[in-house]
Amino acid sequence: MARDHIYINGLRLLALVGVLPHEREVLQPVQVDIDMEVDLLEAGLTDNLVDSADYGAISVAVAETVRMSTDLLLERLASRIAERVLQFDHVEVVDVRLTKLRPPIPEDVDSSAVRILRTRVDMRVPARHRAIVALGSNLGDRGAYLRFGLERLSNVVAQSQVFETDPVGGPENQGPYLNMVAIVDTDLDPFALLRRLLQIEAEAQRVRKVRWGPRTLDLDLLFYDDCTIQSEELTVPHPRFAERRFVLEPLAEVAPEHCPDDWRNRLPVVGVYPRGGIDGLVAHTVLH
Ligand code: A4P
Ligand code: MG
Repeated sequence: MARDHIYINGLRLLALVGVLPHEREVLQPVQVDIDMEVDLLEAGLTDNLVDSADYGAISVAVAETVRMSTDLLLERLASRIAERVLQFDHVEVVDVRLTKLRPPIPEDVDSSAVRILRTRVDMRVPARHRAIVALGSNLGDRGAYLRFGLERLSNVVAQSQVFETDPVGGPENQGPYLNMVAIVDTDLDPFALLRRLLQIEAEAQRVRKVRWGPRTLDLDLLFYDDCTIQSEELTVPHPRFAERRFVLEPLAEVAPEHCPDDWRNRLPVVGVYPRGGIDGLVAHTVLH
């Protein structure tokens, strides 16, 4: 869940909503207050509206939903508002408070309100892109770093078991790796996703000293939908995935369609040992 919020407060509108006969004919004043959970990390870095939820556009869409209402219940209208808000990029959770400002009931009441909370999962709003990420660690509590990576990736829909692997390339004396692969559903574009991966690596106290040197956590973007990207900062599919058994063994478990033909025969069967699921992994620290 996102830690950041965007609010729309006091959106006042007229709506046809209610079960009483005259409520079916006369518009009534309502107020909408919305609290959205949105991950604002990217927008905070880029200063670009496409990396955030546009509350101007959301207000207009909500106003349209309310003005078109013929709902009997505030509950129904509030639910439809939530559904509409969740269609906007980056909104992960929405909390809608819908208030009837002068409810036509027998007692003297200022207002009545319904409040509902909905997530993308509740509303079955699918993330728009599918990425495949390779995780690796050969420093410190390697299993804990992989678990941390999985948690921070958040929307992991499938993950391989963990493999202990002999280091390929880099300095001679580095310790064995733990490697695995995860499938991640995301709304981030590939460049924003790469920045997220680098951010998570930094949170795992990764220090870059030598190329292919020991690391607490390495997150590589193997695939992003069916995209091919060649730029200075990002190459997708990952340029070396097809030559590396420490990537292909876990990849074959979750997305065999992405493995090149004949890789099992082509690559030598060395240095890759299955260690079971991440949850059953016994802590074992490697220090260098
Ligand atoms: N970059 C470009 N494309 C990508 C991509 N698809 N995914 C850029 C991730 N990053 C990508 O990465 C350097 C820069 O690559 C990033 O800033 C990004 O802009 P890095 O993580 O700092 O460097 P690295 O990981 O040391 O280098 P590289 O070339 O990505 O190494 P590899 O190929 O990931 O190999 N042996 C075992 N057994 N297990 C391992 O996991 N890993 C490596 C690293 C070497 N040997 C290993 C393992
Ligand atoms: Mg890397």
